[in-house]
Amino acid sequence: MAEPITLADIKTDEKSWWCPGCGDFGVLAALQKSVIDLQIAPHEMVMVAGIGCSGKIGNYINSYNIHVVHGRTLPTAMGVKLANRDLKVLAVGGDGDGFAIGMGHFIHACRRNVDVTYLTMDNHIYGLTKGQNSPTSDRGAKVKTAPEGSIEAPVRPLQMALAAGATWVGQGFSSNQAELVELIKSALGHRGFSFLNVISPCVTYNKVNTYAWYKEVLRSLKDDPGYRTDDRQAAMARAMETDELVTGLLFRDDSALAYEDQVAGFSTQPLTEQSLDLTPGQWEGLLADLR
Ligand SMILES: Cc1ncc(C[n+]2csc(CCOP(=O)(O)OP(=O)(O)O)c2C)c(N)n1
Ligand code: SF4
Ligand SMILES: [Mg+2]
Repeated sequence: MAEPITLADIKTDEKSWWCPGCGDFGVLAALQKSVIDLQIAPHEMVMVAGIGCSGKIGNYINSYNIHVVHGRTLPTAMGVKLANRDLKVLAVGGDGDGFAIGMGHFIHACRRNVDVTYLTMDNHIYGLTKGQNSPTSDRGAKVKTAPEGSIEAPVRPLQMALAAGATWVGQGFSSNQAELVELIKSALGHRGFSFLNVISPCVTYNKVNTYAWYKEVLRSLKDDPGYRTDDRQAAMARAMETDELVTGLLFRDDSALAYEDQVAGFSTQPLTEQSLDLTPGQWEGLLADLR
């Protein structure tokens, strides 16, 4: 029997780059615990990380890791999954990466339902580039690029995911480890696209959305035992009523087929296991089609 996966197997020697107190440490700890609990070996998982402080997380987990161009985690992650559906594929990035430059990919990933988990580390700011407002910055937030306060209405990621058809939607808080681990494990176990937005405070550039502030305003769905996770409209209503200041699993639909389950030729073996060799006749046929 194989040795159990432990922390020693999944952590790396890479020195942490994050500021002391950054919420991203909590996300890393919860992700490590989840991977150990689920016994996912390093060679079974691919992390696709975006550019941002958040994207550094890929360097601290021992798995396959691709650090991609800003905003392009999802197309890359979906490509990896379609090439080898035996891999656990996790896309990770910041609110800027996912909901500004990457927004188009986000919407389409939600409706396509490829079996990929998308974990965003949402600090309502661009951390890496030193404190510009992001799509999730609150109206009125005073930041470098909006010294008088942001005048834009924020993007609401949970509502966007629900409206676009995502089959698993939840939100965690980096300092609520027990709930976050449960959410990550549930998202990784969902067959289809799972979207987990994790509130992960930036202690250096965001002086409004602090740990103390979130602890005051966030409410967990755990405190509402009557809440049902199988009703998309109720999930949307809850996200809207609470201005998304809610944590827990809002919605899941396990009946929808994943994208890769519907592609002819994918059902028998992962593409990486299939022979892609063409016979001379097939090759000539393809060329003839193009002439
Ligand atoms: C194509 C492209 N545009 C812009 C940038 C500059 N850039 C790097 S990270 C970033 C935003 C980071 O914010 P976020 O995604 O929220 O991550 P955080 O650092 O807050 O974790 C930007 C605009 C870039 N690297 N590439
Ligand atoms: S700048 Fe903010 S998001 Fe980046 S590492 Fe520091 S605290 Fe974290
Ligand atoms: Mg950010």
